[in-house]
Amino acid sequence: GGAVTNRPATSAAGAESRFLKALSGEVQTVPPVWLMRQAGRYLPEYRELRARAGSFLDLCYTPEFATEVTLQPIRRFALDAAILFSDILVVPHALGQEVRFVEGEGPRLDPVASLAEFAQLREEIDLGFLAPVYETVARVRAALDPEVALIGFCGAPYTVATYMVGGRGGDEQAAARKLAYREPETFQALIDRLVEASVAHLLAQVRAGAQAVQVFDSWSGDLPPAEFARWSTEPIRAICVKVKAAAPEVKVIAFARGAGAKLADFAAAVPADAFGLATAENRTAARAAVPAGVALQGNVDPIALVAGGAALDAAVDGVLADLGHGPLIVNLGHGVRQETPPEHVAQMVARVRRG
Ligand code: 1CP
Repeated sequence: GGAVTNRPATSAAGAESRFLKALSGEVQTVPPVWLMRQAGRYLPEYRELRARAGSFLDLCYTPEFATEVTLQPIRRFALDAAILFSDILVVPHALGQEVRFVEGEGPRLDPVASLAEFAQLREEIDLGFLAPVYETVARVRAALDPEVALIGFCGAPYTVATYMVGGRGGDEQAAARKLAYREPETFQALIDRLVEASVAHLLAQVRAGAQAVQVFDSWSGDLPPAEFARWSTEPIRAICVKVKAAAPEVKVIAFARGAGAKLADFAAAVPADAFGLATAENRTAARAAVPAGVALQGNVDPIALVAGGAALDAAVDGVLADLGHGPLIVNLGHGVRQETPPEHVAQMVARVRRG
């Protein structure tokens, strides 16, 4: 159907949502499709609005702009789900940490590298500070057709902690990993605070109209198994349990990027409705590692999306062939790259819906 109409704020994605059906364990001839980072710089209409909005954080905290950017890829491609336009680093920002985005470089935070610096942060997330984010969720939900689902999200505690401790991405997250080895109690306290903050942030998005939430653990795949269990699996399990206890109807997608052979233990512990697969994952092994009836999400190579043509069709067909006999949400293995031609996204969606 048409992607964007005016609906009352109370309207939720209905029973006909392919996306929510997959999260309930249904196997469908035509699976749902959405893309991580489906809004962003590869779209000319995003670049145009970004230039008017000012900084990236101004864009995130201005409901009018953030709503528009969230809806742009839905209008163009009629995807099965919209994902709130925001960032994982709004959580440390709302805990009182200084956060900025340097043009062309990425996020920069005043690092929290010791117990003394940790003590400067708020004990609880300031949800009032994030009111524009929740207002955006409500506006997007009101604008979407009922069959288009709305996804809220947060970063997993480990990934968010790597930015909080290192002040930026890169260097194999060494600053956070050193703190975790040298001062495990300090790192544990930071992770515990992020679990509570993440639950509060996700539930506020659910109250505003999100039907599903995704937890992004972009960097935990690099951890050895014991550290992965402590810093990735356990906090994501806790978030999942707490969110479902407070909002039993909400669907949860857990994406531990690059979990690889650690996926089976992760999926056994975390009561999510779907597990995201990164580009390099072996899909057959992943299907065997995750309980039957639980959906998998992924994992078309974002570089195949840049290439387009027969290679993109083959990449989509591979996902459908390997995972289509179970509950499936077609997505990329990581975010859309900036150099992606928008018409390749249209090609990917058409290929998924061909069946
Ligand atoms: O226009 C710009 O300059 C901003 C680029 C940008 C965008 C479009 C950033 C800065 N964040 C976002 C949006 C964003 N980030 C979304 C929106 C919804 C979507 O369309 O998917 C989401 C879900 C995120 C999540 C996010 N932010 C993650 C987890 C997912 C992933 O990509 O691994 C991470 C690690 C971040 C941190 C971040 N924010 C922005 C950048 C460039 C980065 C990565 C920095 C790094 O590589 O270390």
